[in-house]
Amino acid sequence: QDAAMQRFREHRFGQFVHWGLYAMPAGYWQGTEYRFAAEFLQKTANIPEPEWAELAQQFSAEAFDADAWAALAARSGVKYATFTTKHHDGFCLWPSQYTDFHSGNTPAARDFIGELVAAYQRHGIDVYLYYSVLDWHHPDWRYRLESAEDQQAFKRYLDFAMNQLVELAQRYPSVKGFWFDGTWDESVKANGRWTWEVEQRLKELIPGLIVSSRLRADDLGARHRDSNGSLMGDYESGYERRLPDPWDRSVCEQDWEACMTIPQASWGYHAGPWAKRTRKSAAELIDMIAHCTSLSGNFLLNFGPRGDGSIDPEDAALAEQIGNWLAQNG
Ligand code: FUL
Repeated sequence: QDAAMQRFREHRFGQFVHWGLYAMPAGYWQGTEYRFAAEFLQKTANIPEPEWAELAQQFSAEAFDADAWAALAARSGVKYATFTTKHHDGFCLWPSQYTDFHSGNTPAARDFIGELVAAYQRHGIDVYLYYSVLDWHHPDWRYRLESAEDQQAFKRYLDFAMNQLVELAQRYPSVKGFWFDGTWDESVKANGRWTWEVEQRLKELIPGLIVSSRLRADDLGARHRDSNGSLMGDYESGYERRLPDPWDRSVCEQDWEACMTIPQASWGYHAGPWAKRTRKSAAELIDMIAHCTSLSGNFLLNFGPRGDGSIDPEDAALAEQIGNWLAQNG
């Protein structure tokens, strides 16, 4: 584990990728722009789940090229990348045997995670997988457990999620870590032991694997401890606009990572003028990399590729600018 953490510590700069069905409507529904995270559109535009799920039938991703993403990532100077395998809408970017709601059942009919893992590793970039425990698609998922029926349903859901996580670890055993999301609901907290079991199970399957402490998140960016007081996960993970205070050196005593989006608060691709207006510049982002590095942390910069699988030219230009700067000064 020490060697794995040492490797993580030396990365310093990584690429986060949020990609899924939400990249197609890109923040718009029936002509209205929703100025909020594009990956939340199903909720912000009040779209009935079955209608949302139909988007899978349009997912052809004809411009998707894993090698082009990986080559750009390498030029931007990242040493690791974290891909959304399943976000809150429950859509899976790999052909999972535990649900039909996956990329194998789309016009694209591809295993995007498999292609990305292979391409990024060919370019010398370590791969991590993001998994949302929150799931708006699965019938057994619950925010709260208000009845015995809810408890049984949620137990079935947790078995499903465990199966999917084991499936990911078995299909992609070369990944270096897992990053968890959507673990803040009461239903997950009431089943706290499950998160502990997930961590143990994944680490048995992939020796040297590391796991973000967000597996046990109940408050974003806070420290999470199990009932014995020991820290869950191998590293802390921070949030957009919550870079550590430069005067608080105590953060240097732990391994941590801060993640950030290019437009304000949208992780999935948002095509609207709002997203353009709130974009951070290359200079601001380089400043953040330097800030995190000076406090011994990693900086995970998010890219939201477009619905057809291509990368927005403005994002691509930004990646090149950062890469050029790092090549000269990094
Ligand atoms: C949050 C999610 O709700 C966002 O959509 C995004 O994935 C961010 C990195 O984590 O918890």
